[in-house]
This record gives sequence, structure tokens and C-alpha cells, in this order.
Amino acid sequence: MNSGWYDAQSPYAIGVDIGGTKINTGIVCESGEVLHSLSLSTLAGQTHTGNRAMEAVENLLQKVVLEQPDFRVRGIGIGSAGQIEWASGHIRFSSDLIPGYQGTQLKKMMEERFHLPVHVDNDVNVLALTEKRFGAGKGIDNFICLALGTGVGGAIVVEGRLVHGAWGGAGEIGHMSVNFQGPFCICGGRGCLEQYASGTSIARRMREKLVSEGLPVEDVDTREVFARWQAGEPLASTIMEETIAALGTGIASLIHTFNPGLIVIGGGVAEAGELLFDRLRQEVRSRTMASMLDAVRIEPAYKGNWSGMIGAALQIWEYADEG
Ligand code: BMX
Ligand code: ZN
Repeated sequence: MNSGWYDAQSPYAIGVDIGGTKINTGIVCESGEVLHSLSLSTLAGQTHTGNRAMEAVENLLQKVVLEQPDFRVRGIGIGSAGQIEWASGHIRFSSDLIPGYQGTQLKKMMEERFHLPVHVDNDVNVLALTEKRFGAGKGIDNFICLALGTGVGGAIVVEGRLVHGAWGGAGEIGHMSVNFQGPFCICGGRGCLEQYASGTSIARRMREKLVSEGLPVEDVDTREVFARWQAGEPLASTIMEETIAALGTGIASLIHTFNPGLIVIGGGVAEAGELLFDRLRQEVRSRTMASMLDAVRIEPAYKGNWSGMIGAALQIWEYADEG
């Protein structure tokens, strides 16, 4: 493999988005344009996810050099689920969604293999970089992102910069408790927002409700819950009202803590659309100090196929002056 990929003046960076199902990688420009992209499944037999990510980047580069033999790049930006030690690019914690991933020295592995600068951050933290450049967060210095997907991820931008905390773990908004006597969570806490507002938890709570009512549960996934809610079905409404109350409680606390100008909501659950956003705005209004409400909007996330991967690559420009 060519070890001379690096050029500080190149208009390109490599973005890598590592999720529980797929690894997306691509060549990204600062304008957000994606030149080439490639996806691999995350789990492939015994292959370690760190090696799988390297395989994805290697395949991508092979594809690019066929068209541009003298291709050079500024570096590699990675967004990954889990809690990432930001300075060292080490996966401090990852749930069993990606078996064996915890402890991976991802930055080190990538740097040694490709001889390029590498940045690694949490998947939703890098999504916030996409929001900041191209989405609802454009021109807004203080905003918060929530991604309601398999889990609930979060990111906090204060005075134009992502908040990382002591080592990089800040922004795990999915594990903010909204019910101190609520169900136990994998994180060790109770009543975490993720227990009420992830797509997984919405489908799970609906199935539990149907079972308790002696009703059939087959094929009940998150989309089905939204469809039933939109059609006015009472059981689906009970589940979604609980989700909205949990989200409203969490978001009100975030507003009181950070006084943001914007809350951006993405992930599969945001696809429930206007009904969700309307109800959520009402709920937040009813739980938030009036003085804080004028400044804050609640908006859907930037819509684009590759927003995670683009945000991952944007780290290269975001931190260009910091080495
Ligand atoms: C979990 C946690 C977060 C992640 C969030 C959203 C792990 C592996 N994941 O709360 O780090 O940002 O889920 O993840 O600890 P997604 O899988 O829904 O994108
Ligand atoms: Zn939790």
C-alpha cells in the first residue's frame, strides 16, 4: 500500500462512519461533496471491527487511485458509536452491539496503516459538525443534537465548539435520566432517555403493551407504531405520549443547563415527522422557563445520506489548526 497518501493542501479528507450495522466511508470535500463512497457490513465473521474499518478505507483508496493515480488526502476523520477517548482515539466503552470493539486503539491502528492524520470522535458528536456547517446549526453558536436511532446519542456545541468533557465522553444525552425510579439501563443508570426515546425502546414498549392487552405483536416495529399513532390508535398514542414526555423532560433540562439557540433532532425516530415535532414543541414549552424559550428552536436534522460520514471527515478542517 502506498504510504504517500498525505498532502496538507489536498481538498479531500476521508470520512468513516462506524455503526452497529454498517461502516460507511468516502472521500469528502470541505463543501460536503462526496466524491467516492463505499459501505461494508460492520460484523463480518471473526473480523475485528477496527480491521474491518481499515479494510473499508483500503478498498476506498484502491477504487480512487484507479481514476486518480496521484490521489492525496489531508487525513482521516472517524465517527463511531461508543465513548471515545478523544485525544488518543481509543474506544473506552462500546456496548455489545459491536462485539469485541471496546478497547480498540482505533486512531493508532489507522495512523500506522495509512500514515495520515486521524481524528476519532463519537458518531453523534461528528453529526453535530455536519449540522454546524450545512444543517440547522449553521451560524448558531450554542446548540444541541439528539439522534434517536438504535440508541439515543447526543452532542453539545457551546460557543461554536463541541463539548468533549474530561476525556471525550460528554454528550451522552441518551443516558440522562428522566425518571429516577425508571427501568434499569445498560449504562448502570435508571430511567435514561434512551429507555423511552430510541427507536428500539419505542417498538419494545409497544410490544410489551400489546402483550399485556392480549393483542398480537408480530411485525410491530417503530414505523408501525408511528403509523398507528398517526391513525389515532389509543395504545400507540400512549406509547408515543410517554416518549414525548420523556423527551420534553430531557430537552427542558438541557435548555435550562445550556440556554441553547437550537435543538436538532435526527435519527429514525425523527422520521415520525411533523406530528412528533409539533407535540414535542408543546411539551417542551410546558416544561421550560419562559425566559429561555424565546431563543430556542426545535428542528429536524440535516437530511442527507451521508451526514455521519461527512461530519466525520469535517473533523479534518475543524481541527486543522490544532494538529
Ligand atoms: C448509545 C451509545 C452512544 C451512541 C448512541 C447512538 C454505545 C455503543 N452507544 O447510547 O455512544 O452515540 O447509542 O448510537 O455505547 P446509535 O447506534 O443509535 O447510532
Ligand atoms: Zn443509560
